[in-house]
Amino acid sequence: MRYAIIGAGMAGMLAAIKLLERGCRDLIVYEKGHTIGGTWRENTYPGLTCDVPSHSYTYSFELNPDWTRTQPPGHEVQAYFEAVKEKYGLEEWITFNEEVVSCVYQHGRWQLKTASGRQDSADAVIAATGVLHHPRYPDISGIDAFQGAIFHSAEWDHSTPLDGQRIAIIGTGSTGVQLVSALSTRASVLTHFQRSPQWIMPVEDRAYTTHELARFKNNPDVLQSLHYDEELESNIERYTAAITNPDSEAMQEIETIVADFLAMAVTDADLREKIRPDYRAACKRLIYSPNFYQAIQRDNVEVLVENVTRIEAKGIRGADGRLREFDVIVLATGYKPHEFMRPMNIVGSNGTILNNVWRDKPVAYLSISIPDFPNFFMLNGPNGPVGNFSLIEIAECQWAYIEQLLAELETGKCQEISATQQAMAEYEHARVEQAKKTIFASGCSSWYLDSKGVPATWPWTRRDFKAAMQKPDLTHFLTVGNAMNRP
Ligand code: NA7
Repeated sequence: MRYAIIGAGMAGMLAAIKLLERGCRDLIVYEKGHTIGGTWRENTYPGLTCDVPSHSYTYSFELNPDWTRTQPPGHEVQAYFEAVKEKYGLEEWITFNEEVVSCVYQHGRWQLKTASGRQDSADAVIAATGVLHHPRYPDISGIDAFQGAIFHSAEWDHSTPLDGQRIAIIGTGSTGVQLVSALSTRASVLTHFQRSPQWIMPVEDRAYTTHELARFKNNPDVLQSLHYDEELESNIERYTAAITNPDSEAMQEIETIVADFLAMAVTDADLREKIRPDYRAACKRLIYSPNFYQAIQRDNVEVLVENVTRIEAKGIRGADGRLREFDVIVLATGYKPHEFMRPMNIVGSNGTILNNVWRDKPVAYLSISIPDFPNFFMLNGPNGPVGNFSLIEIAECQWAYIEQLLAELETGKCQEISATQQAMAEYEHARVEQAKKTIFASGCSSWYLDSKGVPATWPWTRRDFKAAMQKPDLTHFLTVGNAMNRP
């Protein structure tokens, strides 16, 4: 079998490592960028931090004693993936600067084309193209007239000076919050435009001591126990129980923690009320920050709770009619999360066009397989588990499931495999019904919601997800042919 993996981010690297481990030597990874890392390659903004604890945000088979902090800084995450690439000799299998633009299933094989005109074919395709990689630019009038530096947080312009500058940050997602925390001490004036204020979860983010770092290096058991930290595990279970049942005690606990944090950390009553969200905690992805509240209470920081509607040559005209002048405007306005591997042209069996199947919204059976797209599997595909836990773990569970489908092909039990229409329809119906009951649907805007306002997420608990990934129910898959009869 020849495999093509699309994307050399965390999930594509995982797939490559696992295929090599299975003894596969006929594989290629196509990566549109110049190096590995995906979102961690793209994002380099000041203050970038993964909000999942360091030792959880690692492959289970490649623990990392070298994390310097409890929450990993972005550059360390990228360095970790670079080190993994070296260790597993992945460079040999990855073709960089090749963007796959078309993937068509013809005569029992996937025919691939890249932007540079290269053609290839494979028996199976693993799409590991990531979720948050299409920056969303806000539609603000006058945006092109601004004479200072203006860029999206995912396209940071490192030639722009920041120290002593007048900086505007638009957006209050994890990115905006991290940027405000990092730049408040560097800017002369920092204005944070919060269209929707956020609930903030306190978190410890500290450097490990040299003693701790030595223990991680010298004692694999310690490292292992940090990766499978029992307290963290039980917190994640509680968190997923909370988001799937908004009336639960676990949810009330989250609401109490964030409300207490706001009450305690923001001393100015006017500011406190101004930034108190009017929706429930965890409706939007929870934001973890040790120092955001501190940052917004600095004398040089102003918070404006409003939508930005007008940018002019010298700055932003606020809702109060006043023009605030800036040297730098950062658009921390998020991503278009529902694109997945698009705009790639993907055509399955019988000429089925993915763009048509996904016209309303992206769907996939268990986030992994799409009917009529045989031998095409996704890691971190549509409607998968999202929340404040490690997507590496999610991808590893998905891989364990996909591997069992690949085994059906590799052992010749069939030539084609993809979810049945019926399994897809029943799964999606149950998923949507349950998703409407989660906290994500409790009344807020967020990137978790699809175009109809339904959470595009795995709506059950993490434990349920792990159980579902244990073993494919092959009655939910359409298998065609016997590979022994391959022409
Ligand atoms: P998010 O979480 O999608 O946040 C985007 C923010 O930008 C959010 O606060 C939006 O407000 C705001 N936004 C978007 N357009 C505008 C305009 N026109 N004016 C003012 N504010 C605007 O993106 P992030 O990059 O922070 O985080 C994405 C994920 O990356 C994060 O969840 C982690 O998983 C990692 P809104 O809330 O829509 O009112």
